[in-house]
Amino acid sequence: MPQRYAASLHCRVGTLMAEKIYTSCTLDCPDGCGIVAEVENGRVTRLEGHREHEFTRGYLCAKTYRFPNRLYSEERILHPMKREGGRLDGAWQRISWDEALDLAAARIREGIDADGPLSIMHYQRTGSWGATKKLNHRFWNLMGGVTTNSGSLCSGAARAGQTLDFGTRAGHDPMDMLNSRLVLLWGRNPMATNLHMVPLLKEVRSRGGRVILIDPVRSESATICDEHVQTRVASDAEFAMALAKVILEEGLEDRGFLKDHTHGFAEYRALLDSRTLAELSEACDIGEDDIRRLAREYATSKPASILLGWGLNKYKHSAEVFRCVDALAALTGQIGIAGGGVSHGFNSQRLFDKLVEAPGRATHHRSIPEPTLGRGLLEANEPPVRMMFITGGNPINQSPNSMLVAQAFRALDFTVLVDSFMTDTADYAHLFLPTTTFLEEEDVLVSWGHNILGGVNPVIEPVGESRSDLWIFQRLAERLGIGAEMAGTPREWLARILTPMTHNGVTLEEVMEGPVRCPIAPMIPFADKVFPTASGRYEFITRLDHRPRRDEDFPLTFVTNFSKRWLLSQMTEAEHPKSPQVRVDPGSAALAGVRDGQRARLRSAVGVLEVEVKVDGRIGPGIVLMPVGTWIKRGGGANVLTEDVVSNFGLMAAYGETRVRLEPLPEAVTNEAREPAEA
Ligand SMILES: Nc1nc2c(c(=O)[nH]1)N[C@H]1C(S)=C(S)[C@@H](COP(=O)(O)OP(=O)(O)OC[C@H]3O[C@@H](n4cnc5c(=O)[nH]c(N)nc54)[C@H](O)[C@@H]3O)O[C@H]1N2
Ligand SMILES: Nc1nc2c(c(=O)[nH]1)N[C@H]1C(S)=C(S)[C@@H](COP(=O)(O)OP(=O)(O)OC[C@H]3O[C@@H](n4cnc5c(=O)[nH]c(N)nc54)[C@H](O)[C@@H]3O)O[C@H]1N2
Ligand SMILES: [Mo]
Repeated sequence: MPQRYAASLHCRVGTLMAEKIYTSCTLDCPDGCGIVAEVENGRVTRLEGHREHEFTRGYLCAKTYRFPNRLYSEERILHPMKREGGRLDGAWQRISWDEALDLAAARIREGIDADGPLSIMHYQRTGSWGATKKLNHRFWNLMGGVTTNSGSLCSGAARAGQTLDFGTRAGHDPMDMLNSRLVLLWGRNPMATNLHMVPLLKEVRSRGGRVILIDPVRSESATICDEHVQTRVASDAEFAMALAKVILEEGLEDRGFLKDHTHGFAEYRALLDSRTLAELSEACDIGEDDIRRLAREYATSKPASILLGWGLNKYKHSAEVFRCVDALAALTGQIGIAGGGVSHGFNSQRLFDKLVEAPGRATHHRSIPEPTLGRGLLEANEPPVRMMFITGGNPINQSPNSMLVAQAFRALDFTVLVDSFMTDTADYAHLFLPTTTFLEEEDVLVSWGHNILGGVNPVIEPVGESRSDLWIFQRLAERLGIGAEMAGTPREWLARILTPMTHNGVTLEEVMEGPVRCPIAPMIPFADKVFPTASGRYEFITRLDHRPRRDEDFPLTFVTNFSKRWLLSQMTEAEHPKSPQVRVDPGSAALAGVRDGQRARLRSAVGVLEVEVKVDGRIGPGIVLMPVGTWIKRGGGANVLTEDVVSNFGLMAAYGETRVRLEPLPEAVTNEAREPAEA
């Protein structure tokens, strides 16, 4: 009988009321942890892992253990605010919820009347993976449809590539990896970004299997792998093609699988034939002997799985990179079998009942792709975008070419931001509506990294005057004449959103009581060898268009990764590094004339940052590595430098196409300003 905390565990400690309440972390991370929150007198005192959670197994990451600091941070905004004089240079003024909601509703009404609904943009990203956040879209659809964000800052190219191959992107359940004899950990750094994957990888090894990391950086995950293959940055398509060539040359392919379940093999083979092994080896900077050895190991260690990350998803040809990697599994028949497959993320929210978003009520449609938000806003016409309403995102910080986005935001008449902190985007908002965190909300988490549904129980009352997105949109709806259609408790809405799951054997009550497995998510996708592609078969890539960008003035590739110390841009100012730091390999540092610890200007075609340089032998040649998420207003912000390049498929921000150069500055970084280097 699993341990349940639903009725919550009450115990008297002296006069204190202590409670343990089950909930789940809804933040944008593959782990989607099951949590037991300890509450005393209405205050969260401690977060622990829920022991019965099959994937997160009773412990949390450092960021979530520390989350109560964020919950109760002095920097958290706890009441609505507007700008004095309605101008971006006006000081923030505290106002009541009534005034804030009246103001937002009036601006929405005026905007629609004057320029039509498309003059308003609702920008929503995945700050929270709570299911109720889908209702934010319902509000705008009921209003007749507004301009929205399309494309992707996160998984677009990967999804597009895997959809072309398999018909959909569907990962193996993480637990299935324990059946693998070999795991290729490819462009993914679970030691920093996916902590609960680490014990599974270790277990694969303790059962006699091997784990190989493929990454141009010797990341912290190298420490849990048997081998690190240090490919040249953005050369994974060529590396995968080299492996495929050897597999075919040595007759290690699965002819039965190719014949019965694939489409386009002859054209794929022609693509491989168009390049020599020597050329491919040169392109990915891995010697032919190593390529042969690794190809044999992958083709003969059955079952072998490939765990792909977001590192190889940041280039113009990333969808094709994914396709070249997928092809290895198809070539060797490692699809639809236990311990095999090519796993990235889970399109889990596709399982929701989409009708709750009321898509049919939108009669106006227009979207601006996330990767080109700045350009898109500046160019939008008939009507231009005049008002912006943001939920669950920090677009000034996270969009490529941040300063162009900032320029576009400055030209807007009115921007509403729903968030908990004064992010970089808040600097461009006229109205700030303070929202609750997952500890103050009732919701359900459907993770993009595993198949366990997470109940999100309100652990405490909202801190200050913060309110959930749903509460905010319901109050706006009342003011705009659609109140009845937005009304309902979170539970009532969850019951509707989760119908496809509750019709298949779980109840909402069970979900709210403890972690339960999603009844309609497969452990092993494509086990029946049915692929939802046009041919009904696995479809091979037949064309690769990869022309690396070169620019003499900007000789280095700008690679942005995630820090284990914070999630995306979600850190308090107090936690913010004093000086933004980048890492570079010794050769590139020497060429640029920069020493370890020195300050430098890091310049791209679109921006410049002052950074502290760490010279680090673990970084591959020709790369400058910088973590995502430091704040522009604190001198950071990787996206001040990134160019707004869009991937060939999937409308993905190709951040990694950005070319940069380092220019040494005379002063060294003082000891007080020096930060500990990322491991
Ligand atoms: N602590 C923490 N955890 C997080 C996040 C966070 O901000 N902080 N963010 C969450 C989110 S939204 C996401 S999407 C995930 C992403 O999780 P990961 O996929 O782990 O993310 P990255 O750090 O972008 O990239 C992983 C690795 O790819 C490598 N890489 C870069 N370019 C290439 C390349 O061309 N080829 C290959 N083979 N490798 C390359 C990088 O060096 C890096 O080590 O993490 C989630 N988890
Ligand atoms: N250079 C570069 N940039 C990148 C990437 C990269 O690899 N390189 N990776 C990208 C990736 S993988 C991702 S996922 C994106 C992330 O980009 P964003 O989705 O913009 O992520 P965050 O910066 O975390 O901003 C989310 C905001 O939502 C708020 N929030 C959290 N929960 C809620 C809620 O319930 N309601 C509301 N209203 N707000 C909430 C948080 O406080 C936070 O300020 O960034 C991308 N940016
Ligand atoms: Mo992401």
